[in-house]
Amino acid sequence: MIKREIELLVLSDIHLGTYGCHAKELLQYLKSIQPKSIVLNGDIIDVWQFSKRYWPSEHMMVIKHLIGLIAKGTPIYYIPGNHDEMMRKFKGTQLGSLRIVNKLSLNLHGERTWMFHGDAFDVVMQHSKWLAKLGAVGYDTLILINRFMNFFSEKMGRGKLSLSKRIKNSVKSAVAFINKFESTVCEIAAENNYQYVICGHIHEPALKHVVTDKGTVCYLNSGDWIENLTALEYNDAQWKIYRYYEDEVAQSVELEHRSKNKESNKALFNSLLAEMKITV
Ligand SMILES: [Mn+2]
Repeated sequence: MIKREIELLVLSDIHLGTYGCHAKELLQYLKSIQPKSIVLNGDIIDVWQFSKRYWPSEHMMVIKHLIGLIAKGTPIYYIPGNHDEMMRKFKGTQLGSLRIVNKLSLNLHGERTWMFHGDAFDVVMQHSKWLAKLGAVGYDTLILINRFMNFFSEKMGRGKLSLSKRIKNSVKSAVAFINKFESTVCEIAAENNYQYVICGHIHEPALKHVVTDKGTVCYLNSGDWIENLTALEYNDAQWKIYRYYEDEVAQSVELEHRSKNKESNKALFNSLLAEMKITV
């Protein structure tokens, strides 16, 4: 099979380690393409909902595939999200062609493009929009403020500020929430002179122009691998939303049955956990 070339691939909200994750479909997609560079835009491994009992071989095979790409020298940027937040303490780390960063600013064919997961705006949206507008509050500070709020929310027995729970409350509030997220992100992007802003987090794939007081911004969201099974592909100075359910080539990719060596899988899994310093 000839692998489809992609200049830049953006994936987010894979949520490996959860029942909802479509790892098999993602693997089929990954095996059908040849990306020149990748941005993993958060919530790749779901550590919040992680259970040691649930780790199917397809989930490990996704990680193995990505490690294989790093071994071949494919540049990969890992931007942690809220569900894989412990990776944030490794920001600035570079391991071969893998770089861990909190946010990414790229110049793509002259267009200033800003990428981040997006959870930093949860608190801003719930509490005070002016917070993000203060020039001194950078993205990293917002992440810290979120962590702080989550800490107290948990201490008060309310659990982490969960977006999915809120969204699932009603379709109407979900639509309102998504609109608010998109406009907040775009206003901040415009203020910082970005022409493109790329997020994940809200599990809603998008590619649209948003008009703000400070100018028009192209807003993109890579969606998720729980419900939408989407990604963002950049080729010839153009972005498009990839949809697995519309891709017959990926759907027909045959995967090897079950990993032959279960023991080595387990060992790799354990070293991965150790790497992330999780005690399960
Ligand atoms: Mn998220």
